[in-house]
Amino acid sequence: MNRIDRKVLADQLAPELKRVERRLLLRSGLSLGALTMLTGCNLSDGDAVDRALFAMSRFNDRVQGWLFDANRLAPTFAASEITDPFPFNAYYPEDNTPEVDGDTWKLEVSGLVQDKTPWTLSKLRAMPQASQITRHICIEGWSAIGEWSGVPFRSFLERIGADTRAQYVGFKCADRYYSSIDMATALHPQTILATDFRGAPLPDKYGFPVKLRVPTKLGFKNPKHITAIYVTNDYLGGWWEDQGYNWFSGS
Ligand SMILES: Nc1nc2c(c(=O)[nH]1)N[C@H]1C(S)=C(S)[C@@H](COP(=O)(O)O)O[C@H]1N2
Ligand SMILES: [Mo]
Repeated sequence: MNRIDRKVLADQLAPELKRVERRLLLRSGLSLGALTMLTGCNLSDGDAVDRALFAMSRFNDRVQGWLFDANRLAPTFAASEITDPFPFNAYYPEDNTPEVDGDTWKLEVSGLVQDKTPWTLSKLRAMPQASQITRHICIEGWSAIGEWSGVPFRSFLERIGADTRAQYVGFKCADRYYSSIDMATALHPQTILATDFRGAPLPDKYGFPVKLRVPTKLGFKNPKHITAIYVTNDYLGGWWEDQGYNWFSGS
């Protein structure tokens, strides 16, 4: 296609592209740019034709399926595919990682739950455990495969007598981070309260003593160094969510 043809086509496609982009944003909060990044396609030059063709040919069949189905399982991987070293990310540099004392650490539980007794690390470790090798996708443009183990979050919520009809579960962290997720995601079989990374206690930088591992969400919806969990019907937002990142942010 020469440049003129592309320009004509771009003009013709513009309304459709706007419609697709708008639907994408409404449903996932991802811009088409973010989506192309997540799917490994580089359309960042902003070429309207490429973007429109991508949107129409790929959006409907492939991407939409895994991006928006809340019950769908995130892909799992073999141990040989684990990214080593696994990247660190936070809103601060790695030297500022909070150092939490695992012996005195307590996990507070509040809101719409029957049993508000704080949890210790050993009590969490005594619960039935699950493991997963999944891909973590950060909206900043990288992804990596890691292995996390811990308590399936659904069993934790059942154990504390959480009202699973409530809309949200919120998290406070040992740094100033906070986040919240929808109840359907909290109950998803792959959402775990992870205490281990690659078969050993979570290293400090990856969220010691506990992080929420949510492979169906973008990385920023995986709070590390959790200190408090609450079940609520009030919208809670989150660190990045309150700075304009979409709250749902499925991956
Ligand atoms: N407490 C806390 N949790 C956090 C963050 C943070 O800054 N503080 N950053 C989030 C973001 S944006 C990402 S990509 C992942 C990075 O996790 P990792 O260091 O294990 O790769 O943690 C998420 N959870
Ligand atoms: Mo991230």
